[in-house]
Amino acid sequence: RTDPAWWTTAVVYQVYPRSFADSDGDGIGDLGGVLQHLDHLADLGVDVVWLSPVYPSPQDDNGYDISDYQDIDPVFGTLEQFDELLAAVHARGMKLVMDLVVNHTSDEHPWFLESRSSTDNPKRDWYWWRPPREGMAPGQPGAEPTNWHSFFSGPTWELDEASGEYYLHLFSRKQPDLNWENPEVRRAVHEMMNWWLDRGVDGFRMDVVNMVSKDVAADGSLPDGPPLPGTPWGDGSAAYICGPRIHEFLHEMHEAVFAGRDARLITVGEMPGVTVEDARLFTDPARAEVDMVFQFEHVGLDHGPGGKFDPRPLRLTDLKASFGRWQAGLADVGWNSLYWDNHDQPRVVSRFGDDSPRWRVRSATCLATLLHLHRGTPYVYQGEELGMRNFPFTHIGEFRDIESLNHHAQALAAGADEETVLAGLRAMGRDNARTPVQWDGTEHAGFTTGTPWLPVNPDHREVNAAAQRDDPGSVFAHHRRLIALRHEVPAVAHGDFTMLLPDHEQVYAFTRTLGDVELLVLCNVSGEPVAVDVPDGWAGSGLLLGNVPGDPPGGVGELRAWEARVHERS
Ligand code: ISL
Repeated sequence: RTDPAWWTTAVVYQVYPRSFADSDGDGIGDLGGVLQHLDHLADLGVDVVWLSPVYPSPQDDNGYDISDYQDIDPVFGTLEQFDELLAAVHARGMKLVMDLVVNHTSDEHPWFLESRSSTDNPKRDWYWWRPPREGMAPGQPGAEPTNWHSFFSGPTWELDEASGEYYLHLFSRKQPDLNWENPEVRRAVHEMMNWWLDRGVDGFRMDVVNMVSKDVAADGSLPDGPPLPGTPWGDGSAAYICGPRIHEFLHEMHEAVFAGRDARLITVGEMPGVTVEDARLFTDPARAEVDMVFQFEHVGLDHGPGGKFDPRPLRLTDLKASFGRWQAGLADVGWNSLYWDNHDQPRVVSRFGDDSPRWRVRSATCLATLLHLHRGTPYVYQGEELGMRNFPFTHIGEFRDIESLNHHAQALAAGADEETVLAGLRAMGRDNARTPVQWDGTEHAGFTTGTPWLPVNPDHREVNAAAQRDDPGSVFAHHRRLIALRHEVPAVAHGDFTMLLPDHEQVYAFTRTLGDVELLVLCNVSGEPVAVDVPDGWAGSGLLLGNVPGDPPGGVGELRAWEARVHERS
């Protein structure tokens, strides 16, 4: 390696603006709210702020359905305010990354309105329009052009009565997929991206960008997928996850948008279903595609036979096998991103930790240490630095997320039991991550003076930023230490990774080595104390960081409940 890129020592913080802070009392977070709380991020020490979508949008999927790529939705603010935010982020020495959602637009985007207006409109081919299945009438059950199941339940095809043709939407019916086979589409996307970079933004997080290339045959047909048991649909993912032209499209984007200013940017492709082998190609700097990818293996390990909403407990050995393969696979080329939480995942302290009052802080800091000591760029999702928990949902009327609502409707229609469906949503639903950030212990947690669009977690009187900021034993203070450690100790950012104890069910242990410096990371991922055989020579090592005050009573090999420690020797 030559000089490592700046983002190899960086930590990114994700802001989901709708739930971050509301400055005008309408109950929805906005850019003004982000501006007011920038010092919270600067205090934490993060290098980059990633803003989930703030573009004009009908908000069918909370802004991941965009109707204008080059403006700000009035619910969030104005372009002037955006420029002010960008300047304020830069003034604090941080960078700002935009969410780029170009696998699909909103069905209210002018491109789609034109495309839908007639079969011979010049933009007809900007989306995936297809006639009904051969010999079938439009709207007849099973007449959809393929059997694919949508991420948000039901088929991926919506009939347009006017033309008798269907359009493709991998997500909601208000999110039609753009046709990247058409070079005009790609050119329009590049132009828009350049417009934002020229404005001063520092990169993109690219929504489901590994789905933009579809496996379309020369005659325009798309293949059915294997049937999904117990449903009328099939799994079409083989035809759209890392499709045939995906590397070509991303390299072309690099040439058209990033080339020449690549060194100051950070680019991360969100890639459900990506394999380590693919990720090596996507993130090999010599291939000039993206800097890193979000992979999904570790957040699928607790999915049961019925999928995401049928969760099962995580086995620590599965997590080690998975993270271990990614660390090894991207050791010599490419780069990892590291995350537990985002706006699509339940809260990690509730999911993989123990969010009871006794162990909330301990398990949140243990899991944070485990993640942040890996090699890669860590991402912290708003509220994760406070150890925020899942919401105690009791009925379907409390959910707002389209994925959860559609799943509930589809499951009940198929005969599922209401309590079972609710249990799945309570554990895994995306709204767990989307309740307002808890700034203080007052009504609505200081998030808004109005009525919050999604209820504030009732635990906000105990769990909030004001209570944690000056408490050295807080989840916030621990994150600040982890971030500082990455900035100060080169072995944290760049050291080689070696997994230890792969078969241990309770302890997650590894070393990081750079030159003469060696770090030993020990995490007890359980509520029971445990003793482990640590490799020789660590007895007299220094303690760089831990989440339990005081020296371990029994020496290096003793771990208290949910204890995490980083030892150093050189
Ligand atoms: O959370 C999921 C459903 O189980 C994921 O499949 C998720 O939809 C997938 O990770 C893609 O997510 C991204 O694109 C979606 C949007 O709803 C998510 O919020 C976004 O992160 C469509 O734009």
